[in-house]
Amino acid sequence: MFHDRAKIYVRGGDGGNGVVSFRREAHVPKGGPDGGDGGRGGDVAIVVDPSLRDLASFRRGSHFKAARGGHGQGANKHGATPERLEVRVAPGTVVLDPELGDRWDLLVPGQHAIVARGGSGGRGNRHFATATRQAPRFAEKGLPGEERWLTLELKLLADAGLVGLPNAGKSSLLARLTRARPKVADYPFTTLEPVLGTLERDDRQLVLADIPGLIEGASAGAGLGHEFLAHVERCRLLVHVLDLAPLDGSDPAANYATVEVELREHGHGLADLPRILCLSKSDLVPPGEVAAAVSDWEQRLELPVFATSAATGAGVPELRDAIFERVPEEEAAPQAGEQPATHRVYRPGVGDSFRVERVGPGAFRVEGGRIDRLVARHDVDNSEALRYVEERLRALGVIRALQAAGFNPGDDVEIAGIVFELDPGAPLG
Ligand SMILES: Nc1nc2c(ncn2[C@@H]2O[C@H](COP(=O)(O)OP(=O)(O)OP(=O)(O)O)[C@@H](O)[C@H]2O)c(=O)[nH]1
Ligand SMILES: [Mg+2]
Repeated sequence: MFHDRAKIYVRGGDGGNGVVSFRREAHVPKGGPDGGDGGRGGDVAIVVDPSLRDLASFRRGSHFKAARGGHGQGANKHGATPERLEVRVAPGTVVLDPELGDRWDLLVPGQHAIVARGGSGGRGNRHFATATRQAPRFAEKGLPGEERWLTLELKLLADAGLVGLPNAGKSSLLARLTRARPKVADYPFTTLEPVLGTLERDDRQLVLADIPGLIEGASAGAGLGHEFLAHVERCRLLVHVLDLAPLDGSDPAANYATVEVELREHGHGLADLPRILCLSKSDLVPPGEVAAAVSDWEQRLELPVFATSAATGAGVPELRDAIFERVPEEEAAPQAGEQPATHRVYRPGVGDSFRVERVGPGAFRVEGGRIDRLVARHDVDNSEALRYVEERLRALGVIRALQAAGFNPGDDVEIAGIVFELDPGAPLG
């Protein structure tokens, strides 16, 4: 079974906590604050592993959580930042965040995408020492790592694809043209998953894909075709393999149309790809008829047309040359390194703005990325930490905005899902 789709959950490590600590010296009963900072949580990266062929490994596990950052320690010791967690995928994997629209195309070894960043570490108590607060008894907590669900989709990296009805002779041709040895048999749907082979020439190599047979309705899910049409999307040339004398007595012209309709229905530019028509099994038809069929189809389609026999090898070298000639030269090869996401949509809540809302008598809610992070970082049950949070809320203009919304000292405020009583000691404003 060929696994070309998976859904995974990724989560960056939480940041380590900063700590509360005070210097201890032989003759000093209590020194200044020396609590170290927490380390960043680990990132989750998706990396290309050329030894993988499909996405089957994700059937065994689909949750990937990076390690958390170390907590700070006394004597200003920072917590450790763990190594990133690497999730390996086959070359050609498209990673998609359906919610945010982020997308990464991972094509060649060495490419990677950071899909979930670790949370930042909290600062230790020494950062909060001021003239009026020389011995702060609070520190910041680390922030949680980013988390999300991602879909993975493998799209094979073939330069040219063999397409056609079941039994048309695609696998036989692949075996003639390359070293691949796909199963060949005289019944439809012998090939159940795409098979790749390499076409070799002195100066160039091309990857050729044998795509499982398409039938009418494939683009809407009939037969096997629908699933595998996605693998043709990256091809730069299609070789349409058409049986000159189908065993079932069907009409080649109608068979040709069936496959072309499915390619068009699938979309994604398949209908616009350059084509070669390959009339297969020419050894089963008298030579005169073969020549007539070639010129007939040439006139009808204005496409390059070749008659081939996988049995005798007739026409196969010509087809090979035509494939080399017609596959456009590669554009700039994809580079190794970190891949930025494309199609990233605007993500609200990361800026400095906030919104104050009255949710009931004596109850308010404040929302905003920066405000959320401030509260997430502190333990509001610790009165010193709460006082610090109040100071920051005042400096950011939140207290003033609350007051404008009817807030009185002692009212409840909900921020980032935490409800606490806010009673700023100093005058409001
Ligand atoms: N005489 C003759 N028979 C051929 C030729 N090419 C293929 N066949 C026969 O046609 C049948 C189908 O060939 P395959 O290569 O398996 O066809 P396919 O298009 O890969 O079929 P599916 O995988 O089922 O879609 C087999 O019995 C082959 O031996 C040919 O050039 N000449
Ligand atoms: Mg086959």
